[in-house]
Amino acid sequence: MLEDTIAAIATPLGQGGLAVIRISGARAVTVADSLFTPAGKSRKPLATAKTHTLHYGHIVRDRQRLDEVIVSVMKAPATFTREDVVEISCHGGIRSTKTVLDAVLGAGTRLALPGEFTKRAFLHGRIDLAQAEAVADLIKARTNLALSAANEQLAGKLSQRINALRDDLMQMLAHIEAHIDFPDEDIEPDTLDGLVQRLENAGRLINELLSTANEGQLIRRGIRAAIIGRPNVGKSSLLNQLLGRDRAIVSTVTGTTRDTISEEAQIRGIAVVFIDTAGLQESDDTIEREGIRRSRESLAQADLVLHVLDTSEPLTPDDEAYLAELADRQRILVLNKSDLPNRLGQAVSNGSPAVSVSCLDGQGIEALKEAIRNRVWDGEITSEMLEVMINSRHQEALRRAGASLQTAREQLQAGTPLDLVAVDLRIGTNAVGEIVGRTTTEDLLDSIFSTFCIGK
Ligand SMILES: Nc1nc2c(ncn2[C@@H]2O[C@H](COP(=O)(O)OP(=O)(O)OP(=O)(O)O)[C@@H](O)[C@H]2O)c(=O)[nH]1
Ligand SMILES: [Mg+2]
Repeated sequence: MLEDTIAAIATPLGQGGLAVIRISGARAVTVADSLFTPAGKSRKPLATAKTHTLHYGHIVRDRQRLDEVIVSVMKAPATFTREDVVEISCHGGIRSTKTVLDAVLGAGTRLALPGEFTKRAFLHGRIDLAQAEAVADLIKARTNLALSAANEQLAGKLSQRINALRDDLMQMLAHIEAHIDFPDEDIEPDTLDGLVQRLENAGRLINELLSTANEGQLIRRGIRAAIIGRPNVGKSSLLNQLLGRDRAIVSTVTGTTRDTISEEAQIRGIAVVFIDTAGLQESDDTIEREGIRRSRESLAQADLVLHVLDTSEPLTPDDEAYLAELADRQRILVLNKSDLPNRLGQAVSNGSPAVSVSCLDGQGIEALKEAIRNRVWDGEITSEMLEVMINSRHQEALRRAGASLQTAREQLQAGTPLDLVAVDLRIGTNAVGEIVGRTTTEDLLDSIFSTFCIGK
């Protein structure tokens, strides 16, 4: 597979000023040369071009000009894939881009698989696996925080810590294995204490990294917040306020919203998908029943519940039922219609944060945003946290590593034969190595790179 020269459109398909077709592999320059007719003053074939140079001309097939282009020639090894790379900047229409791609594919390349350029960068050692994942995170980043976290990981901040940890574990493993080879020599008590200490430190570092997992997920994926409450309390008005535009229909008619509406907004750097619902009450109407089923589904999937209450009316049995039902959920009580006289009476929050708002004039909405952020994320988001924001794959590997290293430490302390200690230590070391891709399987690589887009 690595022998193939691959090509793909690296820009989104659609109408745009420019599109880029990326070619990587040993034949990249030859293929481009066979289609390229230079124009302008310095008319040189690409084969003789210096590395990292731009060339103006036309893509020509069967004597027909397909497009006017700029071609960049980048020779191995200082390229993204560490192979020869040619990028053709052509016109950005769907048809014109595909025509140039077809010409490139017809001249001796094959279409790249999703993530194959990045996979080659990994296989050739230009980036490690955590950095490769950061490339995908960077492309997918929807908030500034997600972008910063991806940039730190791409720069290798997480990898540095993982590599240091792995090096230390490898040294310990070598030490212990040396003793297995000479069973007559016992490990000195001091040395043993030192090893136990180092394993404890390793466990502590792993726990520190694991503690960033939740934030990591939040930052990468964002959260889902369901807006619920009985009819007419102002759920759709709240959605519109949080989005800053009139997305949902608002009216005095009870049961205006019949379907669920979901829209994403950035709340203090976190991507939040808000779901306006049709309410949860019983109904005989078929359409309403389907709306309620969807509301229930959204509620089940939500990370956070915004329970809206109308403070201009006394608490109803429905309100009380929802308050009881959602008592153990992550929720915020939104006390709406604060512009009207309060008839809700006594505090209803029993422990959940409550924010007073008016969706008519926007009063309290900023405080609600702050409450949402605090509910999903206690404390400050520091730059050190962004550096090591692990993802769920890292989390899973670190959990395994932590468990094996703990077993190894306990065995060392209990005087278990060293060859058994070494088994667990090796399992733990390998699990740590998986994060940066020192120990991988083809399945693991496939599952990571298949989530990329084609052309990256
Ligand atoms: N005075 C006042 N009226 C509000 C406020 N928020 C919403 N309303 C009004 O309350 C009525 C219902 O608002 P909606 O946002 O449609 O309520 P809903 O909960 O989505 O209603 P359904 O979709 O029917 O369940 C509308 O007439 C809104 O203008 C508020 O803060 N103050
Ligand atoms: Mg509504």
